[in-house]
Amino acid sequence: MTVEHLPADAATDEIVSVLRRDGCVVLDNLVTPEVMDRFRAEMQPYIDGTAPGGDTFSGRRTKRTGGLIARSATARELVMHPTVTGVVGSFLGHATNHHLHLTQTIAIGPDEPFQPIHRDQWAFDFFPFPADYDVQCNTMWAVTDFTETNGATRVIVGSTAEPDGLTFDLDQSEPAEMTKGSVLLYTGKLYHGGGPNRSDHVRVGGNITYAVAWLRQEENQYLSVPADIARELDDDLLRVMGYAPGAYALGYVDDLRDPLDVLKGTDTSRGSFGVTAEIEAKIEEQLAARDAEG
Ligand SMILES: O=C(O)CCC(=O)C(=O)O
Ligand SMILES: [Fe+2]
Repeated sequence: MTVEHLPADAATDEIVSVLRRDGCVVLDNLVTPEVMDRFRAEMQPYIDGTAPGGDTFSGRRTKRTGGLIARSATARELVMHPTVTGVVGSFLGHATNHHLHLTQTIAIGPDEPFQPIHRDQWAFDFFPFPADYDVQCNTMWAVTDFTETNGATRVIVGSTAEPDGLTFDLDQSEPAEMTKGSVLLYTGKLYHGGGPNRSDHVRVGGNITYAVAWLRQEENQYLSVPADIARELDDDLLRVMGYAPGAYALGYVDDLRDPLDVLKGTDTSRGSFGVTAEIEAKIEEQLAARDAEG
């Protein structure tokens, strides 16, 4: 089965339904190639300064460079792209809140072999989340074209309901080929891995992932983005970064204060954790669902 492609203006419901069915979907040309070039130019000095991975999973010819929000103004636009936030909000909408999980460019150099196929949600200590409970929604932005030859992400379409612990060979997987400016969306349950790069150039992806906010973030946003930079960012972005309750009471500061208040030096939330009306409504939903189950 090949990866389904949808146009950039596809409706959220359609995107989410393919994501639920296949575990992945490509949105073609969601941003222009110029946006990707700008993003790459902002990140290139940091990519140049990054050491390659030290093992076969990270890739000895692959550079993973994080801290995107601190380092790239364009990355902030990608994190908050309305199509993506719409899909993530719907896909992870069963949880009280969601937040960024990690931000990184993944630059796969020539001659890098096939990354072992895995599920990203295994990062959560291999916890066997129920088959109908998704914890993660991921993006891989094509900063260069993604081709079978240059190491396009390999996916096992429709593998989200498979048991854990499976292994797959290259020929059992499909390359998520896409043009620069397109984005692959995939869930934490999808079996996938970086493709082998048999070209003479570097394949660059922008990997920005989101998870339910009661789980720990893979990339620590509070330290990856220095406070003096964070203070200048929009509240909406800061909320997604994790300056928000992860669920009722998760992540408050000292006297039950909202972390966003603490960052910005305001003081409106003492005693209330920073629970917003939206989060309060979600909590009511959770309580009603629990009561309905008896
Ligand atoms: O670079 C890629 O295409 C995929 C990388 C990946 O799946 C990972 O590092 O978890
Ligand atoms: Fe992965």
